[in-house]
This record gives sequence, C-alpha cells and structure tokens, in this order.
Amino acid sequence: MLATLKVPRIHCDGCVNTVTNAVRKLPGVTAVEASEVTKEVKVQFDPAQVNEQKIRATLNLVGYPPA
Ligand SMILES: [Cu+2]
Repeated sequence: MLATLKVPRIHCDGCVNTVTNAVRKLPGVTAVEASEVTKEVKVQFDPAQVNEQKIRATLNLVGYPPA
C-alpha cells in the first residue's frame, strides 16, 4: 500500500534525512521517498503491519507534522 503525505516543514536535505530515517524504522514500511521540492513523503507499507495513522504519528514525533 502507498501513502502520500504532504509535509510542509520539509525544506532541505537534513529534513529529508530525518523524515526518511524515522519512517523507515517502522516495522512494515518497505520504502520511503521524501522530497523537499514537493514537500511530499511517499511511503510504501504492508497494511498488515502498519497503517497511515502510525506513520503520521511518527512524523509528528520527529517534528514534521503532516498536513
Ligand atoms: Cu531542513
């Protein structure tokens, strides 16, 4: 399953790394692609192990609340 989240606070490579590393650690997440150009985080995940709500909560925790 793919979730595309808008994260306005992503503005540089550092943000991209922080967001990518945090989300990638979640069990069930198979791929993460973040962009400071589009301010989007695309997350490929196994819905049996994780859901969009948990991904959103993780983004909030590291200081990048999704819109
Ligand atoms: Cu940044």
